[in-house]
Formats: sequence, structure tokens, C-alpha cells
Amino acid sequence: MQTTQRLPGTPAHHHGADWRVAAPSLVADVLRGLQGEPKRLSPTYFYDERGSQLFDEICELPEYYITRTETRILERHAQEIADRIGANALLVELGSGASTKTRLLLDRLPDLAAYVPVDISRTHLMAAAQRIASAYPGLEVLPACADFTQAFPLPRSRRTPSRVVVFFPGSTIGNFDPPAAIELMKVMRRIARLGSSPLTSAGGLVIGFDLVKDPAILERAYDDSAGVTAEFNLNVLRRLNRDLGADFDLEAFRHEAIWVPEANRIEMRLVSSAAQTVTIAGEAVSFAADERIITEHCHKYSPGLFATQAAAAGWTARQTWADERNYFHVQYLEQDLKQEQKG
Ligand code: AVI
Repeated sequence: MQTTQRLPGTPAHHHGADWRVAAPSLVADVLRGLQGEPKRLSPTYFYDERGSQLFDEICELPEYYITRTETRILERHAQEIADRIGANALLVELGSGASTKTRLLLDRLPDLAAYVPVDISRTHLMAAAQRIASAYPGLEVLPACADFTQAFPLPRSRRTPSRVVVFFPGSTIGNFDPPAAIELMKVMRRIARLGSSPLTSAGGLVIGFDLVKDPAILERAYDDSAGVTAEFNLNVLRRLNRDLGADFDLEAFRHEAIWVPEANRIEMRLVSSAAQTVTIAGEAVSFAADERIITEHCHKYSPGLFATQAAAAGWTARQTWADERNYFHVQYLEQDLKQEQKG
């Protein structure tokens, strides 16, 4: 399926596009996850309407330092980051959401070839793209509705860009287990490569990632005192009740967020308070007392660990920006040209 999306001020022959890949059946994926050992649910299922609202609330919580810290880094170093992106680049943002942080960069990139926000949620994508197009009248905005973990063709900009730079803020990379994170960073390299020919510069990546720190700070960030993250986690069961006719009793599961040092990650879980059986799309799934469903992994990095992961995907760090507490890094990376020759 490909539908054209034209924003006001954008000429008719340039368009964003909808390359949504057919989603694997929700029911098959959920049952597979809950029949496994340990039981798992994909964190992508958090983000229904209510889940997206709850995530916005999480970003405002005193304990959840990630959004605030990254925004402060971007505010403070926006000009340097914009200088790295350079003139006439095509900026591709993966999982663009409301594109709030992007404005900090767009304010300093008057000469961008085009901005390509990519998001799976069509309504949010189109509304955000519209707002950006109105706020930056000279900018060509080419929204692409796609699942960014799959390869998708880039919309063509009116101007030929000097290079492609991928923007992936928010520490979203941390929600991918290491092999999947490397795969995703390879996808980003392929996206960025489109802009690099002998006549143009190497593609770039501006990425935000969260650092390993005191486990108490990490656990509080994912188990806040107002209970918003618990509500966010439990909401996935409410969603399965609604979308799959499941009969999860939300009172019979509790939220847990534990730092697992050997894996450098917070594990978010829903723990069954008692032995119980739940019916999902007509299939019975049994839980032992205290049995968990893993709902999310949130990986935290040392600079060395992140560099190793990036190198495995063909990226080399060129510049790093940190906050004063060294909680979070925003990094500019470039395609490793030696890997590029290997393909
Ligand atoms: C979207 N992602 C980067 C968040 C995180 O911190 O891993 C999701 C989240 N889960 C609970 N709180 C926030």
C-alpha cells in the first residue's frame, strides 16, 4: 500500500508515503509470547491511545530523568549538533511522535534539504508533520508512515541532499535487546547510505542513549511514587482485554521494575499475584503464583558498550554530548566507510 501525503506548501510531485508493513497478527504474537518461558509481551503493545498518554505523563515525572536530561543536552548543544548535521542534509527521524525535540535542531538548520518524520501511528504522524510544516514554512516535510524496524524506501526530496542524517532520540535504542539493536542500527546505516555517493558525504546518526548509573535511581525511574509507570505497564493487559477479548484481572497482577546488572538493563514485568488462568482469544493461559510476564527491557550503556554495539553495525562516534551528571549521552556517529565498502 502506498498513499501519497502532501502537506500545504509542498509541491504536488513531492510526497511522503505510507509503507506500513502488514503487522503480524496481534493474537498470534501475544499467544506465542505468553506460551513461552519466560512469558513475554512486546513493549510495542503499550502504545494504544491511553498508553501513549501515560507515556507522555511518564516523561514529566520527577523520577523519570531521561526526557528532561536529553532535552537539556539538545538545548545546550543544538548549534554544535546542527553543525555536525551540516548544510543541505536530509534529516530522517525514526519514531518521530510529536517531533518536540526535533524543533531544537530545526531552529538551527535553515538549510535542510527536507525533514522526514517516520512513525507507525498515522494520526499522530500526520498531525505532527502538519504542525512542523506550518512552523517552518521553507522546509519540505515528507512524513512516512512505516514500521522503522523494517526497511522502507525514503521519500524523495525536491532538493538533492548532500547526505542523510538519522535522528533517533529518547533512548529508544535501549528497548531493543543487543542483537536487535545492532540490526536496527544496520537499518539506520542503510537509510543513511542512500545519501552517500562519491559526490556526497558519509551519512550520519544523532542518537540518544541512557547510561548505567546507581540502580536505585534507575529503579525509581521505572517505578515512580505516583504509580504512573505501574499504570502504563498494567494498561497493556487492559488493551488485550479490549482488543483480543481477553479476561485479565488487572487487580491480580502487579508492576515490577528490577535492575538486572548482568544484562545492563531494567526489566519491567507484570507479576501474577496468585495461580490463575486467563483466556485470550479462546485460548487458556495459566500462571503460577509469582510468575512474571516480561513487558519491556530498558538497556543502559557504558560509553564503551555503546561504541562496541555501534561498531558492530558499521557506525563510528565523532562527537558526544553529556549532561552535567553524566546520566545520558547524545552522540553523533558517521558511517564507517570501511564497512560501507564491504556492503
Ligand atoms: C520509550 N522508552 C525509551 C522508554 C524507556 O525509558 O525505556 C519506555 C518506558 N517504559 C517505562 N517508562 C518509560
